[in-house]
Amino acid sequence: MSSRNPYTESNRSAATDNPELDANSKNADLERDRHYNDGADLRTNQGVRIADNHNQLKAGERGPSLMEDFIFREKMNHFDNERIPERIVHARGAGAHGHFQPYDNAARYSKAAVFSDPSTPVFTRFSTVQGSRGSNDTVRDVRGFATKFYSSEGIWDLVGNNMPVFFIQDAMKFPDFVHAVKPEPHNEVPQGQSAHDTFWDFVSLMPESAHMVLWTMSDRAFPRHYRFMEGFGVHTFRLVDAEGTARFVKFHWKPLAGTCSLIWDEAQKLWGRDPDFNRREMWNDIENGDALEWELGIQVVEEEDEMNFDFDLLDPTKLIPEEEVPVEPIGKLTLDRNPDNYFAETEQVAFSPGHIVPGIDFTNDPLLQGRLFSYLDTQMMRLGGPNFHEFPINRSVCPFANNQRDGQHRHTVNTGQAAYEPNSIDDGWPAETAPGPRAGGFESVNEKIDARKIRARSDSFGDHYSQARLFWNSQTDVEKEHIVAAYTFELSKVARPYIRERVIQSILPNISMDLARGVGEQHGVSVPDVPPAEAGEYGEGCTEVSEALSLLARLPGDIEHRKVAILAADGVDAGEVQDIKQRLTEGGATPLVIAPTMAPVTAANGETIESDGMLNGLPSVTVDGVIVAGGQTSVDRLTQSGLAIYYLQEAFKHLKPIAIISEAEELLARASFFRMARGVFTGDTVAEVFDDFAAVLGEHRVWARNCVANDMPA
Ligand code: HDE
Repeated sequence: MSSRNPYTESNRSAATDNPELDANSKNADLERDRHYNDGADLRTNQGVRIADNHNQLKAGERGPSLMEDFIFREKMNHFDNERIPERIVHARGAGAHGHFQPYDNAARYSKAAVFSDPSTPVFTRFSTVQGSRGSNDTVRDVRGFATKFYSSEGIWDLVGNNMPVFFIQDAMKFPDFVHAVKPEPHNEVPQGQSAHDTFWDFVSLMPESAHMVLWTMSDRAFPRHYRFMEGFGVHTFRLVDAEGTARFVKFHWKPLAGTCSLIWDEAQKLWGRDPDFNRREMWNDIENGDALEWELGIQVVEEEDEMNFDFDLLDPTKLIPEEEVPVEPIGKLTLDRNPDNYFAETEQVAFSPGHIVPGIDFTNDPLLQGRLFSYLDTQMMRLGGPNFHEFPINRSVCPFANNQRDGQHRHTVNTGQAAYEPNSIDDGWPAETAPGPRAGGFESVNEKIDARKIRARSDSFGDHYSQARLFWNSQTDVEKEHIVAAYTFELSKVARPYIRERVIQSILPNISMDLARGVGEQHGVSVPDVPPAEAGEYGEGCTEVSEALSLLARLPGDIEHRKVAILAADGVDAGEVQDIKQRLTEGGATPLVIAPTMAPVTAANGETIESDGMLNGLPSVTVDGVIVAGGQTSVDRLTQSGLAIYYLQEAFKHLKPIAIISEAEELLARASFFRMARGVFTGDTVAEVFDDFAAVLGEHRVWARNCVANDMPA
């Protein structure tokens, strides 16, 4: 602390207290900048009413345009400058507003206001990493999970991912990594994918990436919906309590809806069928009042236990197994309001791991330390200067004052004569605040550092494979099959044989011989008899299992939030359609009537039923299960429809539960699966099949069908 000036002390009572915030505070704050067009005249930016918005000013109707046309020039000039640079990574994203409510235990660990105020407004942005702003949602990639807490003591950003580890250990390698994973520099191919030479070249030369690459080869890399996705702070952070005691923590977002992912073939088909799939589903659910919810959890490690792990807590390629340190829930995140404007909010939001508040602190993780520089730096360029904190979405809800002034795009009209501290001209304001448990100034953890300058990596960061093996061991058989298929597919896109061989022979055997052989067989590449890794890299503990690492460990268990197609054509039984809809809605699922055309379906009893989509407009890849409604004429019509048969085959291939209400031998035969196939339920009434169908839907997929799914041609 600098020496305090007397004017500050004497005027302290005039300082602003922290405001009382509630879940709506940010919404109210944004209202200051919302613009409504209702009843407005069309005017220029200077306020001049526009009489003709269709024609330039010209010398005669067929004559040349006139330079004088200030209305045309202003309009075109603004349009020409509408774009800003996209984020260098995480360019494609979707965001939502909401609030965070801490549980009673949270304040025990941290004095941060966000853990004791009843509710703090938030904005969360989900993203893919590699692709550009217009790329596909469901590509194989890491998902960003960044949350801005507009707390009463300042903004805290928890800028995490949906995977708990990272590709590299030191920020020094981030530009290399990103250059390798991004589209290749000579032809800008491929978009949004890691399946190319430069990525596999880099990661096969950087064994520290093995653990994270394995995560990205799992189905975690294409979540079914953001609501079904876990989130992680990745680095070890610190929480500081009211007494000043600091503890190490790892942050987790646990989805209350459970975890579900797509299947690779499904994800790929969605690139074409609905490239905005994740974004659209979140938007629609929120519009329909179906909020997204997570619990914030922490793994807490006392400072004296820092060295009690067989890995280094500062190494971001490692996680703390939940069996070793359980995740303690400390609060709940609810996302329940869509932004008003994509550009103003989702595009202009500026996250930074450096936005922290009293009660939260960093560690010496060298990846985290590098990030602390990068985010502010990139935002200066992307958002055009140092004043992006004034943008409505970035503006703190708690008041702030300092002596920073001017710069590009400055909005604030600072009053007063003194823009320096100490001063006596403005009575010493704005003034410093001493640290304290509540409403105190920020104070860094008082860590003792006594070291020599050195560019080196700690030996404790040396084991690159134990946790990769832990992850592999913890997957179910189906998940392992998907991982083998993922490496096989990705490497098939690598043109250089020696890169494919390096991955299969030098990296994969250190994770698992089964994995290496599985991929090796499909590439015609032999695998060494023993893992080639050095002892130090290889580590111990290769037989351990952590059940929490399987996606199937947190399946939803019920049908809430699931989308179910009801296939119907003219002649359908209206009563059964109604019965199915009611049962699904009661369980919290969304029924969607899918018909051959968008024309209303005429039921057997003459009633008309509106369809929610067509067979090829809302294809099976957009739903979680399919029910063919009863009514023999309708079923016969669907049996004759190639699109309907394809719908069912594709759903079957993607392990989705299917129910058919009718005698449907011909339909089953045409769809090439059997009445007795797993997860296919047939019966004469809805009541006969619904409970079995719903039970499987709760498990997300018919996992036992995996062995035959590949035989399906769809
Ligand atoms: Fe980021 N990262 N990152 N990152 N990151 C950015 O910041 C960076 C890392 C993450 O929705 C950039 O404003 C470095 C880990 C998310 O706006 C940039 C390193 C994790 C988002 C940047 C990392 C993340 C970003 C690009 C290694 C998970 C999107 C645009 C030292 C814990 C936030 C921007 C949003 C965005 C740098 C590694 C998460 C360039 C240097 C690890 C969710 O500053």
